[in-house]
Amino acid sequence: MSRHIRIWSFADVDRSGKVRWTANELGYEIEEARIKPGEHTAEPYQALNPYQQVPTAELDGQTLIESTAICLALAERHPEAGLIPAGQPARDRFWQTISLAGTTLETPVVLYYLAKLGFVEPAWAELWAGPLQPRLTTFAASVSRDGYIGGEFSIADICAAYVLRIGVQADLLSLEGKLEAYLRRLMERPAAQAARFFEGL
Ligand SMILES: N[C@@H](CCC(=O)N[C@@H](CS)C(=O)NCC(=O)O)C(=O)O
Repeated sequence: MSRHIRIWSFADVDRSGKVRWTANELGYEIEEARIKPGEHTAEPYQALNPYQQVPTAELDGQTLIESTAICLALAERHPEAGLIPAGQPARDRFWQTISLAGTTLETPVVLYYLAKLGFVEPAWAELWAGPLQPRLTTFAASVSRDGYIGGEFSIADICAAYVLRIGVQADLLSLEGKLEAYLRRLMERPAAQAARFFEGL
């Protein structure tokens, strides 16, 4: 199995960052394929990703879409790296976090932030402000001051870091206390730095 991945993205800070960080944790050689917004809704890109979104990855001759699924596909290929915890209860907490981060929190927090920056309709921020703030605050309160989500570092931390980073950038969360300790520990990881995951925080 070759450790080479090609990643299509707009920028380091979009959801491709989760894939880039995971690939760096596993020592992959990364080939970047940058596209401009607008190219994602036209050929040739939409043949790769008919949902017309980034990221897309090419791995072992296969085209993969959906950032969290690509991270999990990488982690599954290298069980020795332990990026998916092996036993309960760590595994239960892992899947819960993958689901919370990837579905309950990710799309709302990204749209809220993009609305605040003026990239999408302001209505997205107005509609999401109410339910999003308490959910993100609850999620941030669940991280550990001195550990990781599944005990050991895993893909759950990468997915959590993505929504927490944007929550801080959108001023929905304060970078202090337990949350700051958790995120700073993640920022120190060489693979996160190589992926430029926290750039702009
Ligand atoms: N669930 C998808 C969401 C992908 C997504 O929304 N990507 C954004 C960039 S981070 C995008 O392509 N936005 C452009 C669009 O939706 O038109 C994933 O995790 O890959």
